[in-house]
Amino acid sequence: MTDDATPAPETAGGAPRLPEPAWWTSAVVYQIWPRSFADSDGDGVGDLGGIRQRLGHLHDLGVDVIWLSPIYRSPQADAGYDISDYDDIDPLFGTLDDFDALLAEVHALGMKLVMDLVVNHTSEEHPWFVESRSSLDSPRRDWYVWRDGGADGSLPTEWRSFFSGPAWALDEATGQYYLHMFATAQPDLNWENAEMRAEVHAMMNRWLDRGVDGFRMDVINFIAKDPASLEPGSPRFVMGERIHEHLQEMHREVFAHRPDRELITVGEMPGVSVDDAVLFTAADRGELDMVFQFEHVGLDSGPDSKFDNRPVELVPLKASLARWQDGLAERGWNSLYLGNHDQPRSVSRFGDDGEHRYEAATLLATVLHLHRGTPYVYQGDEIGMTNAGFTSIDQYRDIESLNWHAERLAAGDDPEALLEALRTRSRDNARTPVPWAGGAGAGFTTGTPWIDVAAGRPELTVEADRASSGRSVFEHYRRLIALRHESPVVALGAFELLAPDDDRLWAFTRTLGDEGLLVLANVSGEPYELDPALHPSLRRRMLPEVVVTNAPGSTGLTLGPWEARVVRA
Ligand code: ISL
Repeated sequence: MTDDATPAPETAGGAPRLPEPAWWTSAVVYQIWPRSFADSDGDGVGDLGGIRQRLGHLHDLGVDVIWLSPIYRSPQADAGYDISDYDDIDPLFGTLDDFDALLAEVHALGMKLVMDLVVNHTSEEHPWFVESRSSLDSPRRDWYVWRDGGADGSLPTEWRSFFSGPAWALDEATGQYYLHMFATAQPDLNWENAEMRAEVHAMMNRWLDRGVDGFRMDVINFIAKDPASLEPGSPRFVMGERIHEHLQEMHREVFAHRPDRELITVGEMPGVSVDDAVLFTAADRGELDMVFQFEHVGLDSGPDSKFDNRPVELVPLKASLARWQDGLAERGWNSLYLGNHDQPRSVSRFGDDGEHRYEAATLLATVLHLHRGTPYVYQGDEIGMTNAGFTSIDQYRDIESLNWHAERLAAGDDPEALLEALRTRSRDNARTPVPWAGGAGAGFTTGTPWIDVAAGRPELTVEADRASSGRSVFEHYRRLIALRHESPVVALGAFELLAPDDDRLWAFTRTLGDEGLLVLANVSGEPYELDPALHPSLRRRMLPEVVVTNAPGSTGLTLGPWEARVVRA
Protein backbone atom coordinates (compact mmCIF):
# COMPACT_ATOMS: atom_id res chain seq x y z
CA MET A 1 0.00 0.00 0.00
CA THR A 2 1.53 3.30 -1.02
CA ASP A 3 -0.10 6.64 -1.48
CA ASP A 4 1.58 7.80 -4.66
CA ALA A 5 1.40 4.51 -6.39
CA THR A 6 -0.81 4.41 -9.44
CA PRO A 7 1.63 3.39 -12.15
CA ALA A 8 1.00 5.35 -15.30
CA PRO A 9 1.89 4.24 -18.79
CA GLU A 10 4.53 6.34 -20.44
CA THR A 11 3.58 9.67 -21.84
CA ALA A 12 4.00 10.29 -25.56
CA GLY A 13 7.45 11.79 -24.94
CA GLY A 14 8.62 8.59 -23.25
CA ALA A 15 9.05 10.14 -19.79
CA PRO A 16 7.23 8.42 -16.94
CA ARG A 17 4.48 10.60 -15.47
CA LEU A 18 4.92 9.38 -11.92
CA PRO A 19 8.14 8.99 -9.96
CA GLU A 20 8.13 5.35 -8.90
CA PRO A 21 5.67 2.61 -9.71
CA ALA A 22 4.48 0.75 -6.61
CA TRP A 23 6.60 -2.32 -5.73
CA TRP A 24 3.72 -4.72 -6.37
CA THR A 25 3.52 -3.75 -10.05
CA SER A 26 6.43 -6.11 -10.69
CA ALA A 27 5.57 -8.64 -7.98
CA VAL A 28 4.00 -12.10 -8.19
CA VAL A 29 1.86 -13.53 -5.39
CA TYR A 30 1.55 -17.24 -4.53
CA GLN A 31 -1.59 -18.44 -2.76
CA ILE A 32 -1.29 -21.19 -0.17
CA TRP A 33 -4.45 -22.99 0.86
CA PRO A 34 -2.89 -24.40 4.03
CA ARG A 35 -5.09 -27.47 4.54
CA SER A 36 -3.79 -29.07 1.37
CA PHE A 37 -0.28 -27.66 1.01
CA ALA A 38 1.95 -29.83 3.25
CA ASP A 39 1.37 -31.74 6.47
CA SER A 40 4.24 -31.91 8.95
CA ASP A 41 2.65 -33.89 11.79
CA GLY A 42 0.94 -36.78 10.02
CA ASP A 43 -2.67 -35.89 10.95
CA GLY A 44 -3.59 -35.64 7.27
CA VAL A 45 -4.15 -31.86 7.33
CA GLY A 46 -1.63 -29.34 6.00
CA ASP A 47 -0.11 -27.03 8.61
CA LEU A 48 2.35 -24.22 9.27
CA GLY A 49 5.17 -26.70 9.87
CA GLY A 50 4.53 -28.12 6.40
CA ILE A 51 4.67 -24.67 4.85
CA ARG A 52 7.98 -23.99 6.61
CA GLN A 53 9.42 -27.21 5.18
CA ARG A 54 8.44 -26.19 1.66
CA LEU A 55 9.51 -22.55 1.59
CA GLY A 56 12.47 -23.51 -0.59
CA HIS A 57 10.04 -24.50 -3.34
CA LEU A 58 8.50 -21.03 -3.34
CA HIS A 59 11.84 -19.31 -3.12
CA ASP A 60 13.06 -21.33 -6.14
CA LEU A 61 9.91 -20.33 -8.00
CA GLY A 62 10.82 -16.71 -7.34
CA VAL A 63 7.52 -15.40 -5.98
CA ASP A 64 7.56 -12.17 -3.99
CA VAL A 65 4.55 -12.61 -1.76
CA ILE A 66 2.80 -15.54 -0.11
CA TRP A 67 -0.91 -15.18 0.66
CA LEU A 68 -2.19 -17.63 3.26
CA SER A 69 -5.85 -18.60 3.21
CA PRO A 70 -7.24 -18.41 6.78
CA ILE A 71 -5.29 -20.12 9.56
CA TYR A 72 -7.11 -18.42 12.44
CA ARG A 73 -8.97 -20.37 15.10
CA SER A 74 -12.11 -21.72 13.47
CA PRO A 75 -14.68 -24.51 13.74
CA GLN A 76 -13.86 -25.12 10.04
CA ALA A 77 -17.46 -25.09 8.82
CA ASP A 78 -16.17 -23.35 5.68
CA ALA A 79 -12.54 -24.47 5.77
CA GLY A 80 -11.41 -21.60 7.99
CA TYR A 81 -13.49 -18.79 6.43
CA ASP A 82 -15.56 -18.99 9.63
CA ILE A 83 -13.34 -17.44 12.26
CA SER A 84 -13.95 -17.73 16.00
CA ASP A 85 -10.76 -15.93 17.15
CA TYR A 86 -8.95 -13.45 14.92
CA ASP A 87 -5.96 -13.35 17.25
CA ASP A 88 -5.07 -17.01 17.41
CA ILE A 89 -3.99 -19.80 15.09
CA ASP A 90 -6.19 -22.87 14.78
CA PRO A 91 -4.54 -25.86 16.50
CA LEU A 92 -5.03 -27.79 13.24
CA PHE A 93 -2.40 -25.54 11.68
CA GLY A 94 -0.11 -24.85 14.66
CA THR A 95 0.51 -22.10 17.20
CA LEU A 96 1.35 -18.40 17.25
CA ASP A 97 4.98 -19.40 17.83
CA ASP A 98 4.89 -21.52 14.66
CA PHE A 99 3.43 -18.53 12.87
CA ASP A 100 6.15 -16.17 14.09
CA ALA A 101 8.80 -18.67 13.01
CA LEU A 102 7.19 -18.98 9.57
CA LEU A 103 6.97 -15.21 9.18
CA ALA A 104 10.63 -14.78 10.14
CA GLU A 105 11.68 -17.45 7.62
CA VAL A 106 9.59 -15.95 4.84
CA HIS A 107 11.17 -12.56 5.49
CA ALA A 108 14.67 -14.03 5.71
CA LEU A 109 14.12 -15.46 2.22
CA GLY A 110 13.19 -12.00 0.95
CA MET A 111 9.48 -12.75 0.54
CA LYS A 112 6.41 -11.18 2.13
CA LEU A 113 3.45 -12.79 3.90
CA VAL A 114 -0.15 -11.69 3.46
CA MET A 115 -3.03 -12.86 5.65
CA ASP A 116 -6.61 -13.50 4.65
CA LEU A 117 -8.96 -11.02 6.30
CA VAL A 118 -12.49 -12.38 6.72
CA VAL A 119 -14.62 -9.61 8.19
CA ASN A 120 -17.88 -9.75 6.28
CA HIS A 121 -18.82 -12.46 8.75
CA THR A 122 -17.45 -14.40 11.70
CA SER A 123 -18.07 -17.90 12.93
CA GLU A 124 -21.24 -18.38 14.96
CA GLU A 125 -18.81 -19.46 17.70
CA HIS A 126 -17.01 -16.11 17.79
CA PRO A 127 -17.53 -14.58 21.28
CA TRP A 128 -18.95 -11.45 19.57
CA PHE A 129 -21.77 -13.49 18.06
CA VAL A 130 -22.30 -15.59 21.18
CA GLU A 131 -22.81 -12.33 23.06
CA SER A 132 -24.85 -10.75 20.28
CA ARG A 133 -27.36 -13.58 20.18
CA SER A 134 -27.60 -13.84 23.98
CA SER A 135 -30.40 -11.28 24.27
CA LEU A 136 -32.25 -8.53 22.40
CA ASP A 137 -30.51 -5.89 24.51
CA SER A 138 -27.01 -7.37 24.48
CA PRO A 139 -24.40 -4.60 24.07
CA ARG A 140 -23.18 -6.44 20.99
CA ARG A 141 -26.65 -7.11 19.52
CA ASP A 142 -26.06 -4.50 16.86
CA TRP A 143 -22.69 -5.97 15.79
CA TYR A 144 -24.59 -8.42 13.56
CA VAL A 145 -27.57 -8.02 11.23
CA TRP A 146 -30.76 -8.93 13.10
CA ARG A 147 -34.29 -8.54 11.73
CA ASP A 148 -37.81 -9.61 12.65
CA GLY A 149 -39.64 -12.04 10.42
CA GLY A 150 -43.05 -11.17 8.95
CA ALA A 151 -46.20 -11.66 11.07
CA ASP A 152 -47.12 -14.46 8.64
CA GLY A 153 -43.91 -16.33 9.48
CA SER A 154 -42.11 -15.09 6.39
CA LEU A 155 -38.38 -14.36 6.34
CA PRO A 156 -37.13 -10.74 6.57
CA THR A 157 -36.20 -10.81 2.85
CA GLU A 158 -36.09 -13.43 0.15
CA TRP A 159 -32.34 -13.47 -0.16
CA ARG A 160 -30.63 -16.79 -0.73
CA SER A 161 -27.32 -17.71 0.79
CA PHE A 162 -24.38 -18.47 -1.51
CA PHE A 163 -24.32 -21.92 0.03
CA SER A 164 -28.00 -22.84 -0.75
CA GLY A 165 -31.12 -22.12 1.30
CA PRO A 166 -32.27 -18.77 2.71
CA ALA A 167 -29.76 -16.15 3.87
CA TRP A 168 -31.65 -15.76 7.18
CA ALA A 169 -31.56 -18.12 10.15
CA LEU A 170 -33.97 -17.98 13.08
CA ASP A 171 -32.47 -17.62 16.52
CA GLU A 172 -35.03 -19.45 18.64
CA ALA A 173 -34.07 -17.82 21.93
CA THR A 174 -34.62 -14.21 20.86
CA GLY A 175 -37.11 -14.86 18.06
CA GLN A 176 -35.22 -12.79 15.48
CA TYR A 177 -33.41 -13.79 12.31
CA TYR A 178 -29.74 -13.14 11.62
CA LEU A 179 -28.29 -12.62 8.17
CA HIS A 180 -25.75 -15.08 6.75
CA MET A 181 -24.74 -14.58 3.13
CA PHE A 182 -22.76 -17.84 3.36
CA ALA A 183 -23.29 -20.79 5.76
CA THR A 184 -25.68 -20.52 8.73
CA ALA A 185 -22.50 -20.87 10.81
CA GLN A 186 -21.19 -17.61 9.26
CA PRO A 187 -23.30 -14.69 10.59
CA ASP A 188 -22.70 -11.37 8.80
CA LEU A 189 -21.23 -8.51 10.78
CA ASN A 190 -23.04 -5.17 10.82
CA TRP A 191 -20.62 -2.57 9.42
CA GLU A 192 -23.03 0.22 10.40
CA ASN A 193 -21.70 -0.29 13.92
CA ALA A 194 -18.68 1.96 14.56
CA GLU A 195 -17.52 0.07 17.66
CA MET A 196 -17.32 -3.16 15.69
CA ARG A 197 -15.39 -1.43 12.90
CA ALA A 198 -12.89 -0.05 15.41
CA GLU A 199 -12.33 -3.57 16.80
CA VAL A 200 -11.64 -4.87 13.28
CA HIS A 201 -9.17 -2.06 12.62
CA ALA A 202 -7.41 -2.77 15.93
CA MET A 203 -7.15 -6.46 15.05
CA MET A 204 -5.65 -5.61 11.64
CA ASN A 205 -3.15 -3.30 13.32
CA ARG A 206 -2.11 -6.07 15.68
CA TRP A 207 -1.29 -8.37 12.73
CA LEU A 208 0.64 -5.63 10.94
CA ASP A 209 2.54 -4.90 14.15
CA ARG A 210 3.35 -8.59 14.30
CA GLY A 211 5.01 -8.17 10.91
CA VAL A 212 2.58 -9.38 8.26
CA ASP A 213 2.75 -7.52 4.96
CA GLY A 214 -0.89 -6.96 4.10
CA PHE A 215 -4.27 -8.57 3.59
CA ARG A 216 -6.37 -10.34 1.01
CA MET A 217 -9.84 -9.20 2.02
CA ASP A 218 -12.60 -11.78 1.73
CA VAL A 219 -15.81 -10.59 -0.04
CA ILE A 220 -14.96 -7.10 1.10
CA ASN A 221 -17.52 -5.44 -1.20
CA PHE A 222 -20.27 -7.22 0.76
CA ILE A 223 -19.51 -5.50 4.08
CA ALA A 224 -21.58 -2.39 3.45
CA LYS A 225 -25.11 -3.46 4.19
CA ASP A 226 -27.35 -0.66 3.10
CA PRO A 227 -30.13 -0.69 5.74
CA ALA A 228 -32.76 0.19 3.12
CA SER A 229 -31.87 -2.86 1.09
CA LEU A 230 -32.58 -5.06 4.08
CA GLU A 231 -36.29 -4.30 3.88
CA PRO A 232 -38.68 -6.98 2.61
CA GLY A 233 -38.89 -7.22 -1.13
CA SER A 234 -35.66 -5.37 -1.83
CA PRO A 235 -33.33 -6.90 -4.37
CA ARG A 236 -30.18 -8.64 -3.30
CA PHE A 237 -27.31 -6.20 -2.95
CA VAL A 238 -23.60 -6.77 -2.97
CA MET A 239 -22.39 -3.26 -2.45
CA GLY A 240 -24.10 -0.79 -0.17
CA GLU A 241 -23.57 2.93 -0.49
CA ARG A 242 -21.04 3.20 2.32
CA ILE A 243 -18.52 0.76 0.86
CA HIS A 244 -16.00 3.41 -0.20
CA GLU A 245 -16.39 5.20 3.11
CA HIS A 246 -15.65 1.97 5.04
CA LEU A 247 -12.57 1.19 2.95
CA GLN A 248 -11.25 4.75 3.24
CA GLU A 249 -11.74 4.65 6.99
CA MET A 250 -9.90 1.31 7.14
CA HIS A 251 -7.09 2.78 5.07
CA ARG A 252 -6.80 5.75 7.42
CA GLU A 253 -6.96 3.69 10.60
CA VAL A 254 -4.70 0.85 9.50
CA PHE A 255 -2.48 1.60 6.51
CA ALA A 256 -2.02 5.35 6.11
CA HIS A 257 0.20 5.75 9.15
CA ARG A 258 2.70 3.13 7.96
CA PRO A 259 4.28 4.88 4.98
CA ASP A 260 7.61 3.17 5.69
CA ARG A 261 6.18 -0.33 5.12
CA GLU A 262 5.80 -2.05 1.74
CA LEU A 263 2.31 -3.46 2.22
CA ILE A 264 -0.26 -4.89 -0.18
CA THR A 265 -4.05 -5.01 -0.07
CA VAL A 266 -6.29 -6.94 -2.44
CA GLY A 267 -10.06 -6.98 -2.06
CA GLU A 268 -12.04 -10.00 -3.20
CA MET A 269 -15.12 -8.55 -4.89
CA PRO A 270 -17.66 -10.82 -6.56
CA GLY A 271 -19.79 -8.79 -8.96
CA VAL A 272 -17.48 -5.75 -9.09
CA SER A 273 -17.58 -3.76 -12.35
CA VAL A 274 -14.61 -2.18 -14.10
CA ASP A 275 -15.86 1.29 -13.17
CA ASP A 276 -16.19 0.32 -9.51
CA ALA A 277 -12.73 -1.25 -9.59
CA VAL A 278 -11.20 2.02 -10.74
CA LEU A 279 -12.68 3.73 -7.68
CA PHE A 280 -11.52 0.97 -5.33
CA THR A 281 -7.95 0.93 -6.63
CA ALA A 282 -7.06 4.46 -7.74
CA ALA A 283 -4.13 5.37 -5.51
CA ASP A 284 -5.33 8.89 -4.80
CA ARG A 285 -8.55 7.57 -3.20
CA GLY A 286 -6.81 5.62 -0.38
CA GLU A 287 -8.86 2.42 -0.53
CA LEU A 288 -7.16 -0.74 -1.88
CA ASP A 289 -4.19 -1.61 -4.09
CA MET A 290 -6.12 -4.03 -6.31
CA VAL A 291 -9.24 -6.19 -6.42
CA PHE A 292 -10.11 -9.71 -7.52
CA GLN A 293 -12.85 -9.35 -10.10
CA PHE A 294 -15.07 -12.26 -11.19
CA GLU A 295 -16.14 -11.50 -14.75
CA HIS A 296 -13.89 -14.02 -16.51
CA VAL A 297 -14.60 -16.81 -14.03
CA GLY A 298 -18.35 -16.33 -14.47
CA LEU A 299 -18.39 -16.79 -18.26
CA ASP A 300 -19.05 -20.52 -18.06
CA SER A 301 -21.85 -20.26 -15.46
CA GLY A 302 -25.52 -20.63 -16.31
CA PRO A 303 -27.96 -17.82 -15.45
CA ASP A 304 -28.84 -19.20 -12.02
CA SER A 305 -25.95 -21.34 -10.92
CA LYS A 306 -22.29 -21.95 -11.53
CA PHE A 307 -23.10 -25.67 -11.46
CA ASP A 308 -25.07 -25.15 -14.68
CA ASN A 309 -21.77 -25.30 -16.51
CA ARG A 310 -21.19 -23.98 -20.06
CA PRO A 311 -18.12 -24.43 -22.24
CA VAL A 312 -15.60 -21.59 -22.02
CA GLU A 313 -15.37 -19.71 -25.34
CA LEU A 314 -12.09 -18.00 -26.17
CA VAL A 315 -13.54 -14.87 -27.81
CA PRO A 316 -15.52 -13.67 -24.75
CA LEU A 317 -12.75 -14.79 -22.39
CA LYS A 318 -10.05 -12.71 -24.00
CA ALA A 319 -12.46 -9.82 -24.56
CA SER A 320 -13.30 -9.81 -20.87
CA LEU A 321 -9.68 -9.67 -19.72
CA ALA A 322 -8.93 -7.02 -22.36
CA ARG A 323 -11.79 -4.84 -21.11
CA TRP A 324 -10.26 -4.91 -17.62
CA GLN A 325 -6.84 -4.10 -19.08
CA ASP A 326 -8.31 -1.06 -20.83
CA GLY A 327 -10.49 0.00 -17.89
CA LEU A 328 -7.60 0.08 -15.44
CA ALA A 329 -4.93 1.34 -17.85
CA GLU A 330 -4.81 4.92 -16.57
CA ARG A 331 -6.06 4.67 -12.99
CA GLY A 332 -6.06 1.74 -10.61
CA TRP A 333 -4.45 -1.65 -11.01
CA ASN A 334 -5.48 -5.21 -11.99
CA SER A 335 -4.88 -8.45 -10.18
CA LEU A 336 -4.55 -11.42 -12.54
CA TYR A 337 -5.76 -14.93 -11.76
CA LEU A 338 -7.23 -17.97 -13.46
CA GLY A 339 -7.69 -20.13 -10.38
CA ASN A 340 -7.84 -20.20 -6.61
CA HIS A 341 -9.35 -22.34 -3.84
CA ASP A 342 -12.90 -21.51 -5.00
CA GLN A 343 -12.43 -22.25 -8.71
CA PRO A 344 -11.82 -25.41 -10.72
CA ARG A 345 -8.23 -26.09 -11.78
CA SER A 346 -7.39 -23.69 -14.59
CA VAL A 347 -5.80 -26.28 -16.91
CA SER A 348 -8.96 -28.43 -16.71
CA ARG A 349 -11.28 -25.47 -17.15
CA PHE A 350 -9.60 -23.29 -19.78
CA GLY A 351 -7.03 -25.70 -21.23
CA ASP A 352 -6.53 -29.40 -21.89
CA ASP A 353 -5.82 -31.66 -18.92
CA GLY A 354 -5.22 -34.71 -21.12
CA GLU A 355 -2.81 -35.12 -24.02
CA HIS A 356 -1.61 -31.50 -24.06
CA ARG A 357 -1.58 -30.82 -20.30
CA TYR A 358 1.98 -29.48 -20.21
CA GLU A 359 1.44 -27.18 -23.20
CA ALA A 360 -1.98 -25.97 -22.01
CA ALA A 361 -0.80 -25.26 -18.44
CA THR A 362 2.21 -23.31 -19.69
CA LEU A 363 0.15 -21.49 -22.34
CA LEU A 364 -2.35 -20.29 -19.74
CA ALA A 365 0.46 -19.19 -17.45
CA THR A 366 2.16 -17.32 -20.30
CA VAL A 367 -0.96 -15.48 -21.36
CA LEU A 368 -1.91 -14.52 -17.80
CA HIS A 369 1.56 -13.42 -16.72
CA LEU A 370 1.98 -11.29 -19.83
CA HIS A 371 -1.09 -9.21 -18.98
CA ARG A 372 -0.66 -5.96 -17.07
CA GLY A 373 -1.40 -6.42 -13.37
CA THR A 374 -0.20 -8.46 -10.42
CA PRO A 375 -0.35 -12.22 -11.15
CA TYR A 376 -1.51 -14.70 -8.50
CA VAL A 377 -0.31 -18.31 -8.71
CA TYR A 378 -2.55 -20.79 -6.92
CA GLN A 379 -0.76 -23.69 -5.22
CA GLY A 380 -0.31 -26.62 -7.59
CA ASP A 381 -0.87 -24.57 -10.73
CA GLU A 382 2.91 -24.27 -10.98
CA ILE A 383 3.00 -28.00 -11.78
CA GLY A 384 -0.21 -28.01 -13.84
CA MET A 385 -2.46 -29.80 -11.33
CA THR A 386 -5.79 -30.95 -12.75
CA ASN A 387 -9.33 -31.29 -11.37
CA ALA A 388 -9.95 -33.84 -8.61
CA GLY A 389 -11.70 -36.46 -10.75
CA PHE A 390 -13.92 -37.61 -7.87
CA THR A 391 -16.57 -40.23 -8.69
CA SER A 392 -18.55 -40.43 -5.45
CA ILE A 393 -20.25 -37.79 -3.29
CA ASP A 394 -18.43 -39.29 -0.30
CA GLN A 395 -15.17 -37.87 -1.61
CA TYR A 396 -16.38 -34.25 -1.40
CA ARG A 397 -15.74 -32.08 1.66
CA ASP A 398 -16.73 -28.54 0.62
CA ILE A 399 -19.85 -27.11 2.27
CA GLU A 400 -20.95 -25.32 -0.91
CA SER A 401 -20.78 -28.55 -2.92
CA LEU A 402 -22.43 -30.70 -0.26
CA ASN A 403 -25.29 -28.24 0.42
CA TRP A 404 -25.97 -27.78 -3.28
CA HIS A 405 -25.87 -31.53 -3.92
CA ALA A 406 -28.29 -32.24 -1.04
CA GLU A 407 -30.67 -29.49 -2.19
CA ARG A 408 -30.76 -30.65 -5.83
CA LEU A 409 -31.06 -34.31 -4.87
CA ALA A 410 -34.05 -33.48 -2.67
CA ALA A 411 -35.55 -31.57 -5.62
CA GLY A 412 -35.35 -34.77 -7.66
CA ASP A 413 -32.40 -34.04 -9.98
CA ASP A 414 -30.55 -36.89 -11.67
CA PRO A 415 -27.76 -38.08 -9.31
CA GLU A 416 -25.32 -38.75 -12.17
CA ALA A 417 -25.85 -35.26 -13.60
CA LEU A 418 -25.18 -33.79 -10.15
CA LEU A 419 -21.90 -35.68 -9.85
CA GLU A 420 -20.92 -34.54 -13.32
CA ALA A 421 -21.59 -30.90 -12.35
CA LEU A 422 -19.45 -31.30 -9.23
CA ARG A 423 -16.70 -32.91 -11.30
CA THR A 424 -16.44 -29.73 -13.36
CA ARG A 425 -17.31 -27.01 -10.84
CA SER A 426 -16.86 -28.10 -7.23
CA ARG A 427 -14.41 -26.04 -5.19
CA ASP A 428 -12.86 -29.34 -4.07
CA ASN A 429 -11.32 -29.63 -7.54
CA ALA A 430 -8.70 -27.15 -6.39
CA ARG A 431 -8.50 -28.41 -2.81
CA THR A 432 -6.81 -31.80 -3.24
CA PRO A 433 -3.38 -32.24 -1.59
CA VAL A 434 -0.33 -30.92 -3.40
CA PRO A 435 1.38 -34.11 -4.62
CA TRP A 436 4.98 -33.48 -3.67
CA ALA A 437 6.08 -37.03 -4.48
CA GLY A 438 4.73 -40.48 -5.33
CA GLY A 439 3.26 -43.01 -2.87
CA ALA A 440 0.17 -43.23 -0.69
CA GLY A 441 0.27 -39.80 0.99
CA ALA A 442 1.78 -38.19 -2.15
CA GLY A 443 4.57 -36.67 -0.05
CA PHE A 444 1.84 -34.44 1.42
CA THR A 445 1.30 -36.47 4.58
CA THR A 446 2.53 -39.61 6.29
CA GLY A 447 -1.04 -40.17 7.47
CA THR A 448 -4.37 -40.30 5.66
CA PRO A 449 -5.11 -37.08 3.75
CA TRP A 450 -8.27 -35.25 4.89
CA ILE A 451 -9.44 -35.30 1.26
CA ASP A 452 -8.42 -37.70 -1.51
CA VAL A 453 -5.45 -36.95 -3.71
CA ALA A 454 -6.61 -36.05 -7.26
CA ALA A 455 -7.47 -39.24 -9.12
CA GLY A 456 -5.73 -40.88 -11.98
CA ARG A 457 -2.38 -39.09 -12.22
CA PRO A 458 0.18 -40.77 -10.01
CA GLU A 459 2.90 -39.46 -12.33
CA LEU A 460 2.01 -35.81 -11.69
CA THR A 461 4.13 -34.74 -8.72
CA VAL A 462 6.25 -31.73 -7.85
CA GLU A 463 9.32 -33.96 -7.82
CA ALA A 464 8.60 -35.37 -11.28
CA ASP A 465 7.62 -32.02 -12.79
CA ARG A 466 10.75 -30.27 -11.58
CA ALA A 467 12.92 -33.14 -12.83
CA SER A 468 11.38 -33.32 -16.31
CA SER A 469 13.90 -31.52 -18.36
CA GLY A 470 12.44 -29.26 -21.04
CA ARG A 471 8.84 -30.00 -20.01
CA SER A 472 8.60 -28.70 -16.48
CA VAL A 473 5.61 -26.47 -15.81
CA PHE A 474 7.47 -25.18 -12.73
CA GLU A 475 10.45 -24.10 -14.83
CA HIS A 476 8.13 -22.26 -17.19
CA TYR A 477 6.51 -20.35 -14.30
CA ARG A 478 9.97 -19.55 -12.97
CA ARG A 479 10.92 -17.96 -16.30
CA LEU A 480 7.70 -15.94 -16.43
CA ILE A 481 8.16 -14.63 -12.89
CA ALA A 482 11.79 -13.70 -13.55
CA LEU A 483 10.74 -11.96 -16.76
CA ARG A 484 8.32 -9.71 -14.85
CA HIS A 485 11.05 -8.84 -12.35
CA GLU A 486 13.60 -7.88 -14.97
CA SER A 487 11.43 -6.37 -17.64
CA PRO A 488 9.47 -3.15 -17.10
CA VAL A 489 7.47 -3.73 -20.30
CA VAL A 490 5.93 -6.84 -18.73
CA ALA A 491 5.08 -5.01 -15.54
CA LEU A 492 3.97 -1.67 -16.92
CA GLY A 493 3.64 -1.79 -20.72
CA ALA A 494 0.42 -0.77 -22.43
CA PHE A 495 -1.81 -3.67 -23.55
CA GLU A 496 -3.47 -4.12 -26.93
CA LEU A 497 -5.54 -7.14 -27.94
CA LEU A 498 -5.05 -8.38 -31.51
CA ALA A 499 -7.44 -10.53 -33.59
CA PRO A 500 -10.29 -10.23 -31.06
CA ASP A 501 -12.66 -12.38 -33.15
CA ASP A 502 -10.30 -15.29 -33.72
CA ASP A 503 -11.64 -18.24 -31.73
CA ARG A 504 -8.30 -20.08 -31.54
CA LEU A 505 -5.59 -17.43 -31.34
CA TRP A 506 -4.99 -15.37 -28.20
CA ALA A 507 -2.66 -12.57 -29.30
CA PHE A 508 -1.74 -9.19 -27.85
CA THR A 509 1.07 -6.70 -27.59
CA ARG A 510 2.70 -4.92 -24.65
CA THR A 511 4.50 -1.66 -25.28
CA LEU A 512 6.62 0.64 -23.13
CA GLY A 513 8.63 3.36 -24.85
CA ASP A 514 10.72 1.64 -27.52
CA GLU A 515 10.20 -1.81 -26.12
CA GLY A 516 7.51 -4.10 -27.43
CA LEU A 517 6.42 -7.70 -26.90
CA LEU A 518 4.06 -9.77 -29.01
CA VAL A 519 2.28 -12.65 -27.28
CA LEU A 520 0.98 -15.46 -29.50
CA ALA A 521 -0.97 -18.41 -28.13
CA ASN A 522 -2.74 -21.20 -29.98
CA VAL A 523 -5.68 -22.11 -27.75
CA SER A 524 -6.46 -25.37 -29.52
CA GLY A 525 -5.19 -28.90 -30.03
CA GLU A 526 -4.57 -28.36 -33.79
CA PRO A 527 -1.69 -26.50 -35.44
CA TYR A 528 -2.42 -22.83 -36.13
CA GLU A 529 -1.09 -20.90 -39.15
CA LEU A 530 -0.24 -17.31 -38.21
CA ASP A 531 -1.29 -14.62 -40.66
CA PRO A 532 1.71 -12.29 -41.16
CA ALA A 533 -0.79 -9.44 -41.42
CA LEU A 534 -1.43 -9.88 -37.69
CA HIS A 535 1.59 -7.75 -36.73
CA PRO A 536 4.48 -6.01 -38.57
CA SER A 537 7.11 -8.07 -36.73
CA LEU A 538 5.78 -11.21 -38.46
CA ARG A 539 6.38 -9.67 -41.90
CA ARG A 540 10.12 -9.14 -41.46
CA ARG A 541 12.61 -11.44 -43.20
CA MET A 542 14.08 -12.50 -39.88
CA LEU A 543 11.50 -13.87 -37.48
CA PRO A 544 11.52 -11.98 -34.18
CA GLU A 545 13.57 -13.02 -31.17
CA VAL A 546 11.74 -15.43 -28.87
CA VAL A 547 11.62 -14.32 -25.22
CA VAL A 548 9.55 -17.17 -23.76
CA THR A 549 8.09 -20.27 -25.37
CA ASN A 550 6.64 -23.62 -24.35
CA ALA A 551 7.78 -25.22 -27.64
CA PRO A 552 11.48 -24.36 -28.07
CA GLY A 553 12.00 -25.99 -31.47
CA SER A 554 9.15 -24.09 -33.10
CA THR A 555 9.97 -20.66 -34.55
CA GLY A 556 8.12 -20.41 -37.89
CA LEU A 557 4.66 -19.12 -38.66
CA THR A 558 2.96 -22.32 -37.49
CA LEU A 559 2.05 -22.61 -33.83
CA GLY A 560 1.81 -26.19 -32.57
CA PRO A 561 -1.09 -27.44 -30.40
CA TRP A 562 -1.37 -25.17 -27.33
CA GLU A 563 1.87 -23.44 -28.23
CA ALA A 564 2.56 -20.08 -26.59
CA ARG A 565 5.33 -17.81 -27.77
CA VAL A 566 6.38 -14.35 -26.59
CA VAL A 567 8.56 -12.48 -29.08
CA ARG A 568 10.19 -9.05 -29.28
CA ALA A 569 8.12 -6.82 -31.47
O1 ISL B 1 -17.03 -19.99 -4.44
C1 ISL B 1 -17.71 -19.22 -5.04
C2 ISL B 1 -18.29 -19.66 -6.25
O2 ISL B 1 -19.23 -20.58 -5.97
C3 ISL B 1 -17.97 -17.87 -4.65
O3 ISL B 1 -19.29 -17.50 -4.65
C4 ISL B 1 -17.38 -17.62 -3.30
O4 ISL B 1 -18.21 -18.07 -2.31
C5 ISL B 1 -17.14 -16.16 -3.20
O5 ISL B 1 -16.15 -15.92 -4.13
C6 ISL B 1 -16.65 -15.74 -1.84
O6 ISL B 1 -15.51 -16.46 -1.50
C7 ISL B 1 -14.88 -16.18 -0.32
O7 ISL B 1 -15.76 -16.12 0.79
C8 ISL B 1 -16.42 -17.32 1.15
C9 ISL B 1 -15.47 -18.53 1.23
O8 ISL B 1 -16.22 -19.70 1.29
C10 ISL B 1 -14.55 -18.58 0.04
O9 ISL B 1 -13.65 -19.65 0.16
C11 ISL B 1 -13.85 -17.27 -0.04
O10 ISL B 1 -12.85 -17.22 -1.03
C12 ISL B 1 -17.04 -17.07 2.50
O11 ISL B 1 -16.06 -16.60 3.38
